Amino acid sequence: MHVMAGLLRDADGRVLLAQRPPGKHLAGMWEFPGGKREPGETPLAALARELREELGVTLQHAEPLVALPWNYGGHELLLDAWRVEAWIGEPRPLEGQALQWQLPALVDMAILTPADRPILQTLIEACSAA
Ligand code: DCM
Repeated sequence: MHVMAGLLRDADGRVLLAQRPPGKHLAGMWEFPGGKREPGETPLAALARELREELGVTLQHAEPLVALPWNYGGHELLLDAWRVEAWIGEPRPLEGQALQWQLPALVDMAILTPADRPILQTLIEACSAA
């Protein structure tokens, strides 16, 4: 499956994390907001839909960061991470999930879903190269 993830940064450079709700795979772990691309959807359209559904924000501009495969022992996914450079609205937890803003370098990798850890590492490297 093709899973989209959006990396929203605030003015202080903190990145937005969402906690996976109870009852879902990897419940309680933190992830970059996003979700599965539906058949026929472009990656950007899927990212925009997921950010609207989960956070109530309107995507204006995103740039691809990295897409990395992951295998959760049974189901394989491609986690397609985009830097969300501009959006409209204040992110709200519309699906009951907790949200937090955290500086990338201060995120404890252990709280992230395993597939999101190399994404965060790529973001940190991209920030330090900039
Ligand atoms: N997933 C992930 N990291 C994300 C988004 C999703 O590891 N940022 C994984 C969790 C599930 C699968 O992708 O195994 C599908 O996500 P969902 O259950 O949210 O549809």
